[in-house]
Amino acid sequence: MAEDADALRVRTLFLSDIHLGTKGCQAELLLDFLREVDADEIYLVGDIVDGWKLRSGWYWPQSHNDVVQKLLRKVRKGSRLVYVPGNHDEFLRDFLDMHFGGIEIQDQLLHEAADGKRYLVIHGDQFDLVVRHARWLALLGDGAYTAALFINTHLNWVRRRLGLTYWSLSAWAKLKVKNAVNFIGRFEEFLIAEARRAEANGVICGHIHHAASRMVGDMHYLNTGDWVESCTAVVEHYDGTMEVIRFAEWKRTHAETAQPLASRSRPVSPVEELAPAARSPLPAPSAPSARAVA
Ligand SMILES: [Mn+2]
Repeated sequence: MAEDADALRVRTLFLSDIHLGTKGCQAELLLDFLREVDADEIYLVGDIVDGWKLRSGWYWPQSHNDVVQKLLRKVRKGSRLVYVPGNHDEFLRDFLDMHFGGIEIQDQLLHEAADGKRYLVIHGDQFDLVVRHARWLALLGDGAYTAALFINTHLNWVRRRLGLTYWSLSAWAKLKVKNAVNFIGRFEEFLIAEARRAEANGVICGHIHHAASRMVGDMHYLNTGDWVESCTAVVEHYDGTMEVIRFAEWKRTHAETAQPLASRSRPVSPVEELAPAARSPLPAPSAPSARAVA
């Protein structure tokens, strides 16, 4: 239970790409996780509810409801909750800067950690077209870059009105497996550049379903991963340390020692970052479409 004395208490919890409303969503595991972690602040970093999937057929089992209830319960108990919409829950982008029963909706924002470091919190889909056409845009320059960001937003708005699916960078990159590492690399580059523009010390994003924590020069790149395949989250401890939690791994060690994970955690190695799904002991999601929901 979240209220248990042995629940891990962190300063901030970052979650993204839960995709409630799809069969691939690992809601039960997420509920498990939310019972074991409490946070002063919770950031939902996009693609929490899959509005695109829900349009083509209602899928909303009890466990998905329970996840929402669990989060709301944490808000009632005093957690601050900030919802940063992604491409799959972009309908919430019509409600930016609004407050609903203690929940704030923000397109992107700066989070100041306990150690004074500032992190840009953003889902990341804003850069899909830019990442896909990086080479051309580099040649065409700054105006084209800005145009691509604009087109990306509006193209998907039109696609939504036409009832088409979202064109997703990560789903596309996964189809082109040979290039997937390149796309992920480019995604990281653009997000880091954006954080630099915002004069932050790092970025915390989601979208590509690929959890990571690594320093790129002086910039800290963090990705929350997802709750479709890898079941990962980012937490900020009370000293400002950021950590990627891989729930399956954490649960095993947590059950053995019943100690807070901070003392046992280790940095994520680059090798691990390249193949989180392959290393995950979690069962593969049953829905065949689960791989195409980023
Ligand atoms: Mn996304």
